[in-house]
Amino acid sequence: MSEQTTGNGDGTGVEAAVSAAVAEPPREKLTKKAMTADHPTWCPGCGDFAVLASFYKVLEKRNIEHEKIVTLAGIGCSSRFPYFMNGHGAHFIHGRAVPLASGISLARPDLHVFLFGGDGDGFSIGGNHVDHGGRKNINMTYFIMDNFVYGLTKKQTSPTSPIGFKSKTDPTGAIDQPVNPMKKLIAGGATFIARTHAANVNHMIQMIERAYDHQGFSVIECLSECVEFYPDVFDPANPRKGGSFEVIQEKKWDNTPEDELRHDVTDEVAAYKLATLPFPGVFGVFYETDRPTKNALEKKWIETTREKTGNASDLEILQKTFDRIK
Ligand SMILES: Cc1ncc(C[n+]2csc(CCOP(=O)(O)OP(=O)(O)O)c2C)c(N)n1
Ligand code: SF4
Ligand SMILES: [Mg+2]
Repeated sequence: MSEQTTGNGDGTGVEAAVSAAVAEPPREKLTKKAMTADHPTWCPGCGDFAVLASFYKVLEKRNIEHEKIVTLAGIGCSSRFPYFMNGHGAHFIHGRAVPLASGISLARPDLHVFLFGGDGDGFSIGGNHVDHGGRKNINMTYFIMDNFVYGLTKKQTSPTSPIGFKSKTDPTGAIDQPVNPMKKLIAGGATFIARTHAANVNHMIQMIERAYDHQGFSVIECLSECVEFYPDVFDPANPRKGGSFEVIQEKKWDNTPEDELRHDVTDEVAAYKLATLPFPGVFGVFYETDRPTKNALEKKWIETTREKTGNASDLEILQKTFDRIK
């Protein structure tokens, strides 16, 4: 996700000449104050507050260039995220934030594209887009704030609601098999897949940093309680509420017998097996693989094509095309 390039790739060298002539003023350290926009309108106690606080912490810690941060979202309570972040961003159509983020990431690979949404946004209406973002490995970090319910629209069954969940759409209890987010993301082809819990801020911060450092389509499923419409659902994974938060022990490759039992994050089948554990399951990095990003592949393709045209400008190529069809 932290891929960096310079210049606009138009071969003119204008940017380089300008930056050589104008000295950069000293950059101020990025602070939470600078990033904070509106006061979050979530219900008091909503898990999404902790996700926002952790996100600010990581951006502050990494001192990312403020003007290069882009926050995008679909529709939902969780998708209100960009409102609370002072900077470039957009609240987009329900379920369609991955395509928007893909365009921005591909057109401006120097930006840090962060995407936010809920279980409905990502696995229901936007389920198809998540798979394609993953298989194309488009550089971005996607936070799916999973509360097992449609919060914004006041309690409908979501694709992650468990069987038996009573809601406005299932007054006698949900009857459909829920989506397993980890299985779906592995099968879709995402190259970094992690799971965390909004009640464990330290773990959440670790996962955000790991996702940020990953080149490609990184996704974190973050269990984030909707205190209004599905309270206490994640208590079984919250030690402060009598549950247990089991962290994935990753391989250290230290040739010890203990290491045999640890998880190899590059092993897709092992990741899938972890995903089959019963609720509340385990937390940490399920899967991470190094595959070329579409950003890198497309850049190479554009450069090769430009070379073939003798580095003609866009206007020259357009003119030639018109001349051919005259
Ligand atoms: C095309 C379209 N269909 C339906 C809706 C209504 N709608 C808005 S948010 C939402 C579900 C939100 O659930 P989720 O993504 O889980 O977010 P949460 O509010 O739980 O954070 C729905 C169905 C809409 N805005 N647009
Ligand atoms: S309705 Fe639920 S998800 Fe939405 S802000 Fe309130 S607690 Fe959070
Ligand atoms: Mg939801």
